[in-house]
Amino acid sequence: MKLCIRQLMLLSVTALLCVGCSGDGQPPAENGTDAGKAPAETETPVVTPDTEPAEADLGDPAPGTAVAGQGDPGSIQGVVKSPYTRLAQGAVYIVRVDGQKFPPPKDAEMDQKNLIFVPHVLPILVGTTVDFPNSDTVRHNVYSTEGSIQDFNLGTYDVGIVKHITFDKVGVTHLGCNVHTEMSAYILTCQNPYFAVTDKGTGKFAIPEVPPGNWHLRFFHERLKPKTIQVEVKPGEEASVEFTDLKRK
Ligand SMILES: [Cu+2]
Repeated sequence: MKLCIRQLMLLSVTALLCVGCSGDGQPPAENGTDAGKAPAETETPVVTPDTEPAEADLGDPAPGTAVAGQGDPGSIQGVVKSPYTRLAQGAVYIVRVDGQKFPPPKDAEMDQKNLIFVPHVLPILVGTTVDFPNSDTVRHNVYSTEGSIQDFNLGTYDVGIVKHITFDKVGVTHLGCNVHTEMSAYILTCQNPYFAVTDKGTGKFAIPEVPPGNWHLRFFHERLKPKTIQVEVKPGEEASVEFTDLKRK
């Protein structure tokens, strides 16, 4: 794993400016999760810079190579080291890949079942149509919360009905339900198809078929500040990465 010079400089400057600021305490409990078992975050002297782009900027140009190189695709495998990955899934994605045509996106699904959205985090390629079935025994009212990249309200609809939204803007959409305020999920509309969801138990992830290049890989989690690292994918090889020192929002 390499940090670019800009990130190293920011780390140094921010560490100087932010001595004393750090996360505290344990993750709050969430119903139906193993929240109580999550260990406290360990304190570290280096503070993640607050200069990460806003979550809505999933496809923002990043310094460094953004154009795919020649040769066979490789892959990225890695792990996110934070107790918060046990509370809820996060997602990892390459910020931007230029000069490549991606296959047309297939439809994706955000189900509503047993009063939760399934899955909790859904990364998709821009242009994907997401189906919103109601597979529950009660009516739901799905909408995107304020600040989401896509603005919609599907209204209240019955069991067995499927509604659809095409996500044509790169960024984060947070879903809520006007009937059940505890319902929450995230749709990440990505600029390219190179993304993965982190395993809820281990924080591990794998992105297959990644074109060779020097990519900016970013981690999204509802409770943590986004973090970007640089990863070099060589033709036909697997790159290994770790996300560490993650800070709470
Ligand atoms: Cu609901």
